[in-house]
Amino acid sequence: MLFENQHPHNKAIMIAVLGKPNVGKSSFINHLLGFDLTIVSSKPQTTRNQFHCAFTIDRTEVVMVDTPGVHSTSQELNRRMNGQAQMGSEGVDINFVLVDLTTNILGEFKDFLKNFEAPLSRTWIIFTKADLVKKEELNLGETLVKMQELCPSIEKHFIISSKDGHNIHELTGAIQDAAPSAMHLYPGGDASNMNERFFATEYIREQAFRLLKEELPYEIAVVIDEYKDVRKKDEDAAPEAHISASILVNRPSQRAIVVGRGGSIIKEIGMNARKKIEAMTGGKVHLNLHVKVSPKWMTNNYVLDEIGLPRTQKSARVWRKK
Ligand SMILES: Nc1nc2c(ncn2[C@@H]2O[C@H](COP(=O)(O)OP(=O)(O)OP(=O)(O)O)[C@@H](O)[C@H]2O)c(=O)[nH]1
Ligand SMILES: [Mg+2]
Repeated sequence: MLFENQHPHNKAIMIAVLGKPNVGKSSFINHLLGFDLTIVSSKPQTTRNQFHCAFTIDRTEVVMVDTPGVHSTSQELNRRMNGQAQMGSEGVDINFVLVDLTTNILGEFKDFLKNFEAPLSRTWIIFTKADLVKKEELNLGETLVKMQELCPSIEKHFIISSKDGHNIHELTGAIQDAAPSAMHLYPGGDASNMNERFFATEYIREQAFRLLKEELPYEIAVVIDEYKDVRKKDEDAAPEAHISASILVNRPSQRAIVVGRGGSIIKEIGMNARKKIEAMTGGKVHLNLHVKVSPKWMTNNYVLDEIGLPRTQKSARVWRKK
């Protein structure tokens, strides 16, 4: 049994990490984890799925749920991403709403609330990117009062930086204090409820976000065609992973851009992603990438299901109307 033989003093807490796109949700989680599990880029809407990122501090297990940034949209892909954020906050102990200090704080918070349709129970506000603002210019008093009026379930706030670690210890201490006595969900030490196949697609997509410009990263999806662990003769050696994956693009003209001159771009995507997948698996990885044109994949139920974005109630309504 998964839950047998756990220490009687174990504590556990599940926290949804929510906010607008690009506020630093995934960076914050990676900072707490101490390694780059979830993907980060300077472009908004990098994260598309909700998933667990787990770590322990002493006897406390903290499960952070990374979520896509909540934004206003009329597109099916983005609607499903917003749906993932709402799903990510279901059943958690606390919601962390991250707000970027370098933006119009109140305006952005209102916009988040408008587009996040689920009720927000226990909420802590986490102001991010403190390294980018001057402390003497920070005057959050009035803003916090207004935020509290808009969202009465706010309990606490913290001002942090995932770049220089500002206030992270205070925050992790508060998380430990808030955690109830409970059994650990991942007593074997797993870091996520998602498997290596999922993270392989994420690490390929991360490179697409880094290397491709304008709308292209948003019109790309990655699907695994084959993922085989090949055992080596030396029993102690980590198995080699043989991975074939397709990068789906929306239009034929995009295929040439992703491949690049003489295959230069796809080669770079593959090389960088392979290194990250090898760091995850601890063994050698053979990564074979193809670029396929899949017109309008962003509205195709089969593709959206395959990349882990199930229909939301809203999409079902749109679908019936057709
Ligand atoms: N200077 C500074 N930059 C940060 C900090 N946290 C995140 N960033 C940067 O902000 C950008 C967005 O970070 P992400 O972690 O991808 O943001 P996100 O909220 O997960 O974004 P989505 O997944 O698109 O919703 C990246 O360029 C990060 O390097 C911080 O504390 N300080
Ligand atoms: Mg993210």
